[in-house]
Amino acid sequence: MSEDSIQQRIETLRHQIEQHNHQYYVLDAPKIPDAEYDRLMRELTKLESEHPELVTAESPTQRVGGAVEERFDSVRHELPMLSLGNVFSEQELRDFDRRVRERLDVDTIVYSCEPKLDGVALSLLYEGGRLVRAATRGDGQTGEDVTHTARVIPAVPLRLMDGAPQGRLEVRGEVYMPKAGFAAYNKRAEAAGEKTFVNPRNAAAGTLRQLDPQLAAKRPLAFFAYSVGVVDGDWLPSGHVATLELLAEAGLPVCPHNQRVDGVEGCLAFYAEMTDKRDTLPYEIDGIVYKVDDYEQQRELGFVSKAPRWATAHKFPAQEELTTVADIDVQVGRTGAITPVARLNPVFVGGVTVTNVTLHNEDEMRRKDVRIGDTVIVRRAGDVIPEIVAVVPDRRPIDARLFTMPSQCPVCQSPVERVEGEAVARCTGGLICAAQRKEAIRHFASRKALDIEGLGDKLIDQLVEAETLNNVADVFRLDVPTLAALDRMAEKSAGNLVAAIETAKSTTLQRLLYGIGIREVGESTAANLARWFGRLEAIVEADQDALEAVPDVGPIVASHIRAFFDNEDNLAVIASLRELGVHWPQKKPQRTQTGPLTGQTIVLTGTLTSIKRSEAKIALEALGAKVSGSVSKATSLVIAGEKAGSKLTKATELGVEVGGEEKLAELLSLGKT
Ligand code: D41
Repeated sequence: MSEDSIQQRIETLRHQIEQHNHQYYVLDAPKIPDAEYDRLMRELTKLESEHPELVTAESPTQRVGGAVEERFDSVRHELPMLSLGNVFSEQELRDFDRRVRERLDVDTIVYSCEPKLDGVALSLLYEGGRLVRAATRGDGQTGEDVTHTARVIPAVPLRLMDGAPQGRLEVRGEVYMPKAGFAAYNKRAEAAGEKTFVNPRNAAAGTLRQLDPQLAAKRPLAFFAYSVGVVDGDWLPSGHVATLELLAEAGLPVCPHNQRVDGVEGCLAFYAEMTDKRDTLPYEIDGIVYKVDDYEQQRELGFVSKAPRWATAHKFPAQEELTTVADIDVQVGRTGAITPVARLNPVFVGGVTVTNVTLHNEDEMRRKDVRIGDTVIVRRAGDVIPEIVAVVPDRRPIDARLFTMPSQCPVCQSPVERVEGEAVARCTGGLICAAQRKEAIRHFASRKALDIEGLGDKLIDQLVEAETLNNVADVFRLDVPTLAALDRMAEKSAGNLVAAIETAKSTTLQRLLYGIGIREVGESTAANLARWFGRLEAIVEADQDALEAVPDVGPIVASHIRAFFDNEDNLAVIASLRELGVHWPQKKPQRTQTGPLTGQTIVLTGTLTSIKRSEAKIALEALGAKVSGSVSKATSLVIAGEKAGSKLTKATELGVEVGGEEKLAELLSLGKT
């Protein structure tokens, strides 16, 4: 690049960064993901360091942290609030650890490992045990006085416990908004037509910098202490972890997951553990902070520019990234639902490469206004399916194209129908449609249905296209010669598959009912139907009222079941299944489920980590319990997993017994005799 075009690129970057700074710090409404912002900033920093003659005092690189606004009094930090260096990989962490050990000339380091809360840093000054001032970090040297809003955060003690130092004690930590509070706040704001927040961190920052503490009080903020600034007297112990313990004794909230570990291996183990726990934590974290525990060692290491050499942040892979929409087309599901899907230029986000994301339905696609050619923010958090969060409007090319939903099924050309008031468009082709046949067979072979190992997606595609499989019963007509004649299918795997199909013939009524693909009949409803009726014939004959008597079956589900068994083709498929040797035990109807939990009404809420909620429900019902979706005075017990919300609150209000996963395990063990 010529000096001229470098100058130009630098100007463009500065301009873009300034705009994003404004969006972020002034409007609290960032338009691009952090990862993209970081890239712009890094590119600018790199260009400026290669061309120091082009650096200007106004460049965004010359300002660390946010803009200090005039709305608030400014606070000069007596001890600067340092920033944190970053590492992005195991290797970079090992390098960090090696540098620390070499500087100190020791073999191993004791570290404090802390989840890195995604909020905003806050300094709390206590004098005589009373909160006298709260300030944001600002640029590290000067922050804003936010005492008025910090005082309304319930987790911030206004007075410390007895025994806390009487001189000055400056506590530093992170203000954050718990996920549940964030979601609830946004939901309320949206309903009231007010401004919503893009993420919990922005919500925390925006709330802290509210002028009106009454408004701030309505937003659920919390706080964890993670270090100290000014401390009078000799209160301070000799290490970081001991300090956090003293802070906790003084009544300050300290993150319960913080852990003291030995060496870099301990750090990595903690990182892995928190990666697993991340989704179940009640607040957002974006990485792990490692700190050399010993203060003597910290002093010896000192700091470079504004970051300590004795601490670093190990960032999780970004959960939001930018990419462009290469195309939009539709997918046809098992029940004919036509779903628009965005084909993306591959993007690495949340630890995986994403190339397709569902747009759910036409209304959703229009609401987000996603068009072919658009630049979009893609998010993948934990194990959640990736989604398009929003379009970046400034980056829409002039030739961006709207996608119109097809009026004919792209697979079978049958008309597509969208029922008034329903969000989904459906192919009306039924089992004429190869796409629906494929999905129906996939579902039939899946683990919770007939569980046919080895009958994978590609194979099903081939077999349906060759018209070898026209319905689910045809699966049981497959033989070794037919399979072995297919592409990429060896005699041996053909043999294995035929054996798996043979095994699958011996099944249960529940699996059959689930697998056969009746609309709205999931695992749990299939289990209820099987238990209630005992025999398939009884279900085929049951009328609408008889079906509605089954626990959890309402008028809509009952009508889908009725429609399914009123269809001659479906009955013919079931007859073929039987003829081909598929069988299941006939049982007596179990209407009044009796067992050790008979008479108990149990509510499951929150995230269960040891068992899926749907499975727990089935297991509890099998023990005679009634599992209900809402808490009332009639509830005998509430099992609350992580992130339990309003149901837990209600249970506590009504004085209903509440148990955790241990209690659930205890109940389920009643069934294991
Ligand atoms: O949870 C956090 N976000 C967090 C941030 C933490 N657990 N510890 C931190 N420690 C520091 C030092 C090492 C400088 C005392 C931090 C931060 N700093 C920090 N937060 C924002 C800028 C720096």
